[in-house]
Amino acid sequence: PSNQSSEELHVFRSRLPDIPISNNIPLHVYLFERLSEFQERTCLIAGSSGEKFTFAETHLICQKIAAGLTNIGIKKGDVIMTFLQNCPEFVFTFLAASMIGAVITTANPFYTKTEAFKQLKASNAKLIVTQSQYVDKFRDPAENDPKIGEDFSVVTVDDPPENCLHFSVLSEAKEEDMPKGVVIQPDDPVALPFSSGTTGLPKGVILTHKSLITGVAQLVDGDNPNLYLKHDDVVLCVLPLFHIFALNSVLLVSLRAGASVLLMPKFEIGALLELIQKHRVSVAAVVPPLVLALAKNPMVDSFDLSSIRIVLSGAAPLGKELEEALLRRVPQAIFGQGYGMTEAGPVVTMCPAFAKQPFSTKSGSCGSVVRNADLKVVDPETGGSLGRNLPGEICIRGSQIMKGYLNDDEATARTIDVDGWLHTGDIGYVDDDDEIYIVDRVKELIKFKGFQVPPAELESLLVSHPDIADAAVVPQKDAAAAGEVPVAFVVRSAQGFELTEEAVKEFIAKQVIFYKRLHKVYFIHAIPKSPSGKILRKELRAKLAATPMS
Ligand code: 4UV
Repeated sequence: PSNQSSEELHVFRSRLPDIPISNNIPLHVYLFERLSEFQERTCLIAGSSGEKFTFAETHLICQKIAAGLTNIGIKKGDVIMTFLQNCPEFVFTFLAASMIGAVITTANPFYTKTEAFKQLKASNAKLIVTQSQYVDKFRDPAENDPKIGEDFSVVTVDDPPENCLHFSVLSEAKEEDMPKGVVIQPDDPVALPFSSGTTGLPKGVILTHKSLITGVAQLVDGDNPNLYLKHDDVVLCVLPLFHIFALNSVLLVSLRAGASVLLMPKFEIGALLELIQKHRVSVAAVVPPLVLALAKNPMVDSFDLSSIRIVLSGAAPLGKELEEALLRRVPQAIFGQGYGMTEAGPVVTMCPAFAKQPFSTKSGSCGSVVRNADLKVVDPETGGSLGRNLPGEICIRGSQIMKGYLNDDEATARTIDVDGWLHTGDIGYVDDDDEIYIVDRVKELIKFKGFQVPPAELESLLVSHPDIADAAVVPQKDAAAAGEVPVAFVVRSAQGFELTEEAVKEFIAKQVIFYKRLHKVYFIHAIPKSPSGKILRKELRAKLAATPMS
């Protein structure tokens, strides 16, 4: 809650003028608004098979699936979970859900059973769209867990195992059977990605039709779009669509702008280079570990990457050296960063050198605040807003930010204040040229290769172990590709005096996806806490910095 009666409020705005944004229509209507112009252009390319879908085909398939979803009982407001690697069916399902007012919750298909069920229960999904190889993660539920066929249905994009339906049940429905008269309001949810935000466990982030339209428009609409995509652009989608970066800033923006999206199910350097060359990829959205691969892998020299004109990096900090090394490999490209957060809907700042009439940018900057939005930098001590060149917590306001967390008003109120400012938990500053630099993170979140690792999730697993009395998880800088890795401080229980580091690591590894595994366990006598019981993470991070690493 802010109370700045006497102080000046410093608000930073984009150098690009505000634009009108048609965010009072449903998302799919907005995305396909110029369908008649794009009909025959390639919309999607499935990297693995080479199969292509035009915009007209994509639109028609989505309508059929919207009818198919209705046929199997999915209604407005119902939640569908995508548990998929990047593939055309992901895109179809997402857009079809929008058409009937349903909501997509996106999950990482590499999640363990524990993680998958947590999101299934929290989102109350009625349908899971997945690949047959992952279905077993949803079988043999624990006592209170939902059951296939009783509480939810499963559709697979390949041969369906027992009790599951094949995707053709959806895609072969008749588009005439699309439900008529579904009224979708701008404030209705359409996407429900999960994020731990600034504190606690992963939570459903409610993104409405209005938020996502605004988020897309801020990048690609107007006479001088901030991220200028041309009709003949081929946009690389190797980052996972279950994460907001690829969903918004690769897929949705390309649909709106009429550019083609090249879908790759996973990152593999050889296949990636081949596809970039073959399909003449012109826009590449990447994360720092991918920049590292492109900058350093010797294979890169054997491929023609001359088609790339834009490289957009985001989701984690990127060092200058790496940026320079990459540019030596793709000297013709413009390189820039975007800085976003799932809750922010998602883009906070974007490199203005990607604009149609570009502004120059400096190395290391995350770009400037997106248009049609306010940004302020808040002094963490006083809560007052800061002027240029002074680091503080970045806050963002605008129609793009989330509506709130699912079933968690308290976390929502902690994140979005009464004046509508979303507090990011990131420390940064704005320089004299309106460029924004992220310099630190004050929230708990750990980022491994851009993936979220919520310490609270690992802490709650740790204290469920009978030999562990208390635990805290903090990030440790990683010199290799990951950026940061989670490490734990553990207090053994009275009976747990024999508990070893290996045993703790294994106990966690069994329950979580690979990037949440603990890299080190330190046994201590007590977790430092504030009088109110909050873990003093800063103290633990300082302890780490002072400890020589093995
Ligand atoms: O919630 P999340 O996993 O969301 C993201 C979203 C990133 C982007 C980036 C560019 C886009 O165009 C876009 O659509 C989405 O990562 O994690 C949010 C936290 O990740 C850190 C920061 O701590 C956020 O609060 N982060 C994200 N981007 C950057 C970053 C960056 N460029 N530099 C440093 N940290």
